[in-house]
Amino acid sequence: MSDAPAPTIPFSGLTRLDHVGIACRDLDASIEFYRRTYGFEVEHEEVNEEQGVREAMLRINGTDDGGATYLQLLEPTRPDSPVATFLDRNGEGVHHLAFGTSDVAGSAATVGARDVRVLDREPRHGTLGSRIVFLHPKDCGGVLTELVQSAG
Ligand code: CMX
Ligand code: CO
Repeated sequence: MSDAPAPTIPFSGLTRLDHVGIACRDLDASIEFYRRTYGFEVEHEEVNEEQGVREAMLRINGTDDGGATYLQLLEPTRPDSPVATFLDRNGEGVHHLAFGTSDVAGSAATVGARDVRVLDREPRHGTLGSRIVFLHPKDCGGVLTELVQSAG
């Protein structure tokens, strides 16, 4: 056993699983699947033109930090969008994970200092008035990862 102190890993500020993003071709059919199969209801629907998605948030549970965990169903609004490209390559399925933070810029800076590419220089507009950044899937074990700071 070495007496060397363990390396200090900076706290990322990520405190919950905010949502799992699921790519689908038909948002209404996907909403109906989750309602019929599990009884999950839509809390919010929105079009985000910057991200090229029509989306629905289905609340699954509350979390210890006062936030919540959702499924985010994503239908592309244009053929050159990330979700459309993903559907062409992989078909429908899990598209990304999102972790919640109270400070998205701080969390992104901390993670970005650990050899992970942060795709957004500044946080962008996300669902329900949130602020979001994405991390490159090739630096995250093949998982497209989003960091989310909820509104308010
Ligand atoms: N999960 C895992 N890997 C993914 C991926 C995903 N969702 N999307 C792309 N990749 C992989 C591809 O398979 C490809 O791998 P190979 O090189 O081994 O073939 C590699 O990443 C590059 O993919 P690409 O589509 O050719 O590359 P792009 O750089 O054009 O796009 C990405 C990839 C992640 C940078 C882009 O999709 C992006 O910027 N995503 C962030 C924005 C987004 O996804 N918005 C929609 C959701 C909005 C929301 O949640 O609110
Ligand atoms: Co998302």
